[in-house]
Amino acid sequence: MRQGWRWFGPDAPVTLDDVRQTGATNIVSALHQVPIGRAWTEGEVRQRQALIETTPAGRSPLTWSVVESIPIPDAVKRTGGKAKAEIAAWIASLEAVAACGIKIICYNFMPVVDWTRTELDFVTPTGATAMRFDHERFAAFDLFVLNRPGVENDYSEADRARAKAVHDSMTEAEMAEITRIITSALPGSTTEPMTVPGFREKLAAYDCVDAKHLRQNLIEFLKAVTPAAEALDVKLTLHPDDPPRPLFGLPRIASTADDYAALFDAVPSAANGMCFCTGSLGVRADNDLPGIARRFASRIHFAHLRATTREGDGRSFHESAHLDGDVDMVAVLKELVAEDRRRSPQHTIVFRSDHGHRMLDDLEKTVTPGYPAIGRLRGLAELRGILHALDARPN
Ligand code: CS2
Ligand code: MN
Repeated sequence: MRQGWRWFGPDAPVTLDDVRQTGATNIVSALHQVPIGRAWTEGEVRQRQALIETTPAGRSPLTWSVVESIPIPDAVKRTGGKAKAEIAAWIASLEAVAACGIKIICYNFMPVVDWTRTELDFVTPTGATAMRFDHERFAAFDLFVLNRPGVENDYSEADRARAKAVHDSMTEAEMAEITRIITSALPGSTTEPMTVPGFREKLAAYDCVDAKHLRQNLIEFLKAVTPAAEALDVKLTLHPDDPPRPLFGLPRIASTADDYAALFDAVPSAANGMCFCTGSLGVRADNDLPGIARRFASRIHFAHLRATTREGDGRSFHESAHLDGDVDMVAVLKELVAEDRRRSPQHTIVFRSDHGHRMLDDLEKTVTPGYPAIGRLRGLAELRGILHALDARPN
């Protein structure tokens, strides 16, 4: 397996030399500066690739091996194959990336909001901070700030009462911070930042899009793009929903094994693959992660390895240290290593240490939210240790 590291570009706090020092050899990156829906040009991709793959004297080489992500425009999520211009632009980006020799592309199909949390610096017992999803505070935002049409139908009377009590106990500044975090489009998101009125407008555009429609739209998208991916020997890898359940009354259709099975049955192309994110899928107690890894092994080309801890209410969760949460990371890695041994060298799985606690010097430094250097480094080192113990030294 190949050790990846998500790099947010030359302006990010983590430099390429920092990445070299983590032991990672493969870069995961994207042209985050290109507006969603505009085709990437080969020249733009080569420019970023040159930054990554031009090795200074005396340094070890890095390879840009995964694009995470090429965003899927809203029109495709809402109307599927009818969004012909948007799909054509997406294929053009795919071709530009493939022309540069990059063969793994990550994307996700979460409508309106991408990965979602309610707090970014929840203080853990060690003093390190973690990202957290507090269901009651989320409900307070949904019911009393966003207050979308029909929101009360999504919560039981008891839930509504608890959310009201939480809302009344919060300061204006606390609610403003949750609103900022939820509407801001966290780093790497493939949806746009929103105002609360803009959020309501976007939600209204999905009034007629239920899970069945959203899944059909994804299938139509995949049927349109997999022929190009196959011809270019590119693997498309769908990142799961985070959290893996509907939010704000919006459907989410990449949350369970059955969701992925439905997509692979509908579009059996070998280019139709999976980004296996243990932290996203692991939020659901009914997701058997080693079982999912085993069942879809041949379609896993990219893995995000991290863990979350589910809290008592069954809905809230927080990011845990990579080996301390609700993910049996050894069992998961055994499945991935077994698959990787069946692969040719150029098709081995790229994995990255996803998220990570904010700790040590990072507590005093500016970090990319959710992507601190030291917490991810600790996770990568622990994952590497498991791979060595499995006699599967990563490269
Ligand atoms: C992360 C995200 O939520 C996660 O597990 O990996 O940053 C994910 O990569 C984003 O959803 C990308 O759009
Ligand atoms: Mn992930």
